[in-house]
Amino acid sequence: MAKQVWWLTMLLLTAFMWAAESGNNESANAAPENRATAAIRIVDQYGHQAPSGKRYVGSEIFDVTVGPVGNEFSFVPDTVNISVGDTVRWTWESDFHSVTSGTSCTADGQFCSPDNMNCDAGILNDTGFVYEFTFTQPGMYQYFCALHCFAGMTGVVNVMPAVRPRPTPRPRPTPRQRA
Ligand SMILES: [Cu+2]
Repeated sequence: MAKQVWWLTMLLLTAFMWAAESGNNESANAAPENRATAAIRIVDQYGHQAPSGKRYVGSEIFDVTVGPVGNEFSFVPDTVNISVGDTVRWTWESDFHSVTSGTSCTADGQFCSPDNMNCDAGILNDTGFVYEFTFTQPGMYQYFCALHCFAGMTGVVNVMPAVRPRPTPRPRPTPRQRA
């Protein structure tokens, strides 16, 4: 969902920039990097960047502690098994950590704290920070801390396809015997 919102934002932004530049050919070759900085940010009621547009009905939140005291270079638990539509909520209990999706300590840009933007930068947050991400596609998502990946600070989110509950057959009313 976050990715879809991001792409939609970029699409609108690109269309806007194109319209703005159509009367000015000299700036048509301007560095495309500059356009990304104007991306629209969607924030929730607390002013935090909304990680996704909505929360699924019946979905759950799974908590992961980032760098708990005494085990600072770890995510606890380091593996969570969830279903499509569920949200993982990471809470920082020590300083200088990130949640960055990717394998082999290389960001893949699927999600990252604090706001799913510039994942390559490996932005770090401190104690008390909370980052949430709602997973909308099944799969295995590996992530790491940008600063401590090489110390083994990695985690996995396994996202199972949503299971549609079977409709329970409605019992037929037994016809009443009339005297
Ligand atoms: Cu870390």
